[in-house]
Amino acid sequence: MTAPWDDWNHVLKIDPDKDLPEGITYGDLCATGTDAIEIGGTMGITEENMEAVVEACAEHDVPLYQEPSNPDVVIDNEALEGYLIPTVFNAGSPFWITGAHKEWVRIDGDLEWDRTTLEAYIVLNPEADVAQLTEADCELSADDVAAYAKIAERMFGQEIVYVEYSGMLGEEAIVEAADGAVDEATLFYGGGIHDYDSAYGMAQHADVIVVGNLAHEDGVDAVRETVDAASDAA
Ligand code: 1GP
Repeated sequence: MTAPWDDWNHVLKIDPDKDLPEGITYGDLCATGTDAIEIGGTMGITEENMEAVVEACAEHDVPLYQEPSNPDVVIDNEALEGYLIPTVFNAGSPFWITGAHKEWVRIDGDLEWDRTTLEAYIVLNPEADVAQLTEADCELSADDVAAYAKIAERMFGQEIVYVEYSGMLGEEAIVEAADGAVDEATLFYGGGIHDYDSAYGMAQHADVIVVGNLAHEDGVDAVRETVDAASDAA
């Protein structure tokens, strides 16, 4: 069975806690040619700001996924295709591996399992909010990252492995090692992609590149360049 992300090259991640550049709308971002939009962020996320971004993107023709950072911000909106749920394989605190997930199920009880997919994160920028919050061990070699990617796929049955450098451009050799370690899983890369070349470099190794800050800082043309690079590298 194929999953939607099997066909993706590019994902735009919109953080509801961050503003858009002046004159840019969510509709403009939806029209960049990205394959999907993930709505989520680590800090300052509320049901209200999530809902506002989903509503603003809903009328545009691009699949929308919520990426909740904790159970309190999960929203139920029919414009969403589904939920992509992070689990941080190298977290220092087990809360971010299974604990938050257990709480969500305990509180909610009745999840829509066919619309819910985990993303096996390997977090690598120690300065990023996500690294600090999850107390991630970011001191990892390429072999360590490859081993995490392999266990994510082979032992834990993960469909998506996500090499996350949020806020900085990572090392291509690390992404290449993760790529070599997975077989069926879809490899996402995110962090510091800011132009055609950085997008192309990472897209040579990752199946899907994720672009975040650029949308909030630079706007539509810059995002479109990364979409072009992702499809050129595919
Ligand atoms: C963040 O991987 C994404 O979760 C994208 O990172 O914001 O650095 O582009 P940037």
